Amino acid sequence: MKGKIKKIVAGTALTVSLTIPNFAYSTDAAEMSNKDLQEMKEMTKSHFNLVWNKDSNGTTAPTFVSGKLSGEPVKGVRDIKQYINSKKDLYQLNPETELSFVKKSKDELGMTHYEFIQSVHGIPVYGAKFNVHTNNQDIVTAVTGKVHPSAGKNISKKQKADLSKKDAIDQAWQSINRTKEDTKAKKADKKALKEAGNLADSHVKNTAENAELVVYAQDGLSKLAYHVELQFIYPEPGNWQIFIDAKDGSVIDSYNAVTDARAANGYGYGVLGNYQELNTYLSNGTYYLYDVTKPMNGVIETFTSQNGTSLPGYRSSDSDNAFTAKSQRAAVDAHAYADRVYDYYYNTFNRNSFDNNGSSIRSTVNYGSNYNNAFWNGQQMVYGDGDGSTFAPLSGALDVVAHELTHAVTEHTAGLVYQDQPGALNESMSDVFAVFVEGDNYDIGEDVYTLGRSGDALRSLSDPTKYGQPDHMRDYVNTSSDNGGVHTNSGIPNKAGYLTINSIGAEKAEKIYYRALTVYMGPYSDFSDTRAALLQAAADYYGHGSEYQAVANAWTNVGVN
Ligand code: L5Q
Ligand code: ZN
Ligand code: CA
Repeated sequence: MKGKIKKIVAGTALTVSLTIPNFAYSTDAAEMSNKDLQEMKEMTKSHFNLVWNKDSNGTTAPTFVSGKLSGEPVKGVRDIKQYINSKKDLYQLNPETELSFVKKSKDELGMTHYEFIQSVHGIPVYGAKFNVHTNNQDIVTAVTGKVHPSAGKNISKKQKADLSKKDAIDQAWQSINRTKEDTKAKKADKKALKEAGNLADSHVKNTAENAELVVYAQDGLSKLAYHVELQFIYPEPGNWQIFIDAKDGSVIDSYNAVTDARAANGYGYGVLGNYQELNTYLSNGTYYLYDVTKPMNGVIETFTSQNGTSLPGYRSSDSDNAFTAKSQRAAVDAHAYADRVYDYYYNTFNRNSFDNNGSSIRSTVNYGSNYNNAFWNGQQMVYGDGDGSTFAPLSGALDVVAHELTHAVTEHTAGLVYQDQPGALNESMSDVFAVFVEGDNYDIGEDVYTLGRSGDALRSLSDPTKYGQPDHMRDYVNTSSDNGGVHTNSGIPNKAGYLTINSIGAEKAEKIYYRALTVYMGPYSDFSDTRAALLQAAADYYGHGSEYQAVANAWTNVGVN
């Protein structure tokens, strides 16, 4: 709700050699007939500049007047007020009741600058500064600032705020869906941030909240309001400027005024020393792994866990946008690969994030201690650092990141329960889409699994038996561990996935799989249901030809009919 301001520029500053003024001012009749203006034009002849502001309620006032504006020297606040009073037609202010003096200063050119603020019954009109400038001979040479002549029209002298300051602050917090407590970094996070050099002392300061009673006069309004400021750095930088109606507590205007905040292009090195371009965000001199470039409702954001226990942890950040420290590698890959997987779903299926509603994709790295795993916890992705021999930090593999984010897609589509056959299918969908995303191999986790040994992986779709998984129903494992062997029996649908891709190619296969997952499968789909769902999806796209037959053959091959 920014002010809708119409600017009318009247007159131009002319060069000294010109003596005939050239006024190209607005043709608004009221402005033309302004007596003070005519006088001033006469007086200043060559150098005259005038800018009008028109409020959306139709009132106009000058926002910039310059030239030789007073005939006589004007010295001190009293003289200035008298001068303004003598040009009431133009300035439309009663200096005695509507201008509060703030300060005056003299500069190196000998000019004096008088600063006032417009007020209504002593209450400041927010942002309505009014400045009078005199030259070294005390002649008024400029009057600047945006006042609102009608600001007091609805506000009587007796009118009081119905809300207290505290009420206004409470309303403001509520309006941004936070509490003051939310914005206090956990003690451990603060310590870690400081140690990592990623948090200036000023950032650790407690949240600031403040409220001042003002007259809100933007957008043609004239309302008694509290100007509330909520400032904090955690969990994201905030400098909220919120105007709360002092009568009914409603929000008149609200915006986050964190300065110097913008999307940036950073880079860094991943787990394997790989170069990664990064979509980052600059706020108050610090760069964050925070990607605002996607057409999402949210963002892609990456955190680092403190002590391996906190979630989400603190925002991964860097002072110069070069995320090149060894300690940053896991976060660099988690961030860059989350972007890649988001892009895959968006570009391939027009799916906007895991919920197809553009929700934020959040990742935390450095989770646990020597933790050889990664997971989706229903809210975000979480990556261990591995123990250094079985696993390197798990975000270092694109297919692992794709696997985890696909769990989120599955949760929001088919909703496969994480047990028994539906659970094995949940796992398999994550592996199959990991293969689609990576595009050049049928292994899972090979980039971060046993760095000391090459040629191996966590799982293989082309040969699940390599890593102890069944590839046929005859070897289905009935167990109560691992939620009914979800990471074991996924080998069976994984092999069917491999056979399908190998037969018809990844482009057709991914369309069929996505349609089955999002249209034909449900929470309790088992292997047979999934075969049927894939066949239906194949028929929808390609009829009952070779693609359909390839899907049928793949599942027959693993013993599912
Ligand atoms: C697994 C996710 C990944 N974890 N396999 C137990 O067996 C267990 C967990 C996993 F990131 F490592 F791939 O797939
Ligand atoms: Zn999984
Ligand atoms: Ca792979």
